[in-house]
Amino acid sequence: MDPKIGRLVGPISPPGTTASVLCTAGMTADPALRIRTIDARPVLVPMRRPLRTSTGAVEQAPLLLIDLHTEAGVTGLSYLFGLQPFTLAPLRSLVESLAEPIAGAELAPLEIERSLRSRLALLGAHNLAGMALSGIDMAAWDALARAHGMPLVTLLGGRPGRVAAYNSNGLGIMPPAEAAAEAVELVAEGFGAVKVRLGRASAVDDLAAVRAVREAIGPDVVLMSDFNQYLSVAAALERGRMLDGEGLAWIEEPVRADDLAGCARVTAALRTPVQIGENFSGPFQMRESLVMGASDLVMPDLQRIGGVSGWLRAAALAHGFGVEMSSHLFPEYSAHLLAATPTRHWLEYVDWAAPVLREPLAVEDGHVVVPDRPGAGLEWDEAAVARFRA
Ligand code: SMN
Ligand code: MG
Repeated sequence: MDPKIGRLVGPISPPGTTASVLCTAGMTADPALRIRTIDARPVLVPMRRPLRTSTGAVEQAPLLLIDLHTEAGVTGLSYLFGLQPFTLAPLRSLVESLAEPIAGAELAPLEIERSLRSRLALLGAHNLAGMALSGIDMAAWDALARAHGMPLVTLLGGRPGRVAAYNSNGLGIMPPAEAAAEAVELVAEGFGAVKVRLGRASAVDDLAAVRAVREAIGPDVVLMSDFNQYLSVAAALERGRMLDGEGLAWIEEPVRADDLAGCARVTAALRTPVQIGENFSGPFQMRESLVMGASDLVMPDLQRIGGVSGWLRAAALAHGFGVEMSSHLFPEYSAHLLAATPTRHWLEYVDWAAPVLREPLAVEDGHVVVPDRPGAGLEWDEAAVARFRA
């Protein structure tokens, strides 16, 4: 088979063979733009505002920092968010195991993603394994953008600019007066939108929190809400109707994320838009969700949707279905990607990785500024990395 055609339109080899095939197929590429090694370093980063959700607390940010080194000396950076510290060791091992056979491969992110996905076909590219794939994919795109001296958004055909963002730090499950005070602080950090976590044992307590926050921030600040899958479908119908007159921008994950039929029933019954997506495992699951009308809005998570490659497919799906798409966590990468997303909606801003970054994201007038420097714009603060090393 002509290797050039093979590279573009069809499988260049049976699933399972990876680096050697990618190498021969890439003979025309700059020989230095090949993957040398991939390092993964776990850190436990303190959070300025620990977050209590209805289904679990996040007290510190367990991050896996990924460095993809090329023969050319260009290094691509990404990170994964493990949710709980115990995930860091298996995540690291998964990244290192997936990285081994792509040493020497041409820096062509879609080809790398395809070979990783074929290696994971029997296991399933979900959860931690899918996250490891996503982290490598992101670092490969970052390295490619850096090698071309372009911001990631520019490599994708867009341009750096500003993306509307809501402040999603804090505002966990807490008494209404505390939530109101914290919401005011979050707005004062430069945002015109914030998200309140819901899912208290009693519905009236949720309503009291929403009303206290609204009273404190005033009518013009956009207010999102997130149940983190806390409710049954029956309870979501009841609590959703109770909240329908409160002017919420969306009600997020009211029921189990994998109960797409239940999500669809809630979506059909409520006037407030229903938002889901942080638990979509890859674009195919997102497609199922869109076909079923499981939500009004979508917000894929970069490490579950399949990295930059997965995000691009998700963005095309959202465009095709005419659905607004927001991001979940990973604001540094998501800024570039939303700027290249036809139905872009809101960027979820959290500052959880900021302590290990040399230059955290800038926020201006309710918007995140897409960094106008090569790649996604991440640089590790090595002293901080050493301090928080897990
Ligand atoms: C969330 C997800 C993961 C960790 C903490 C909080 C939440 C969100 O669902 O959407 O921000
Ligand atoms: Mg959420």
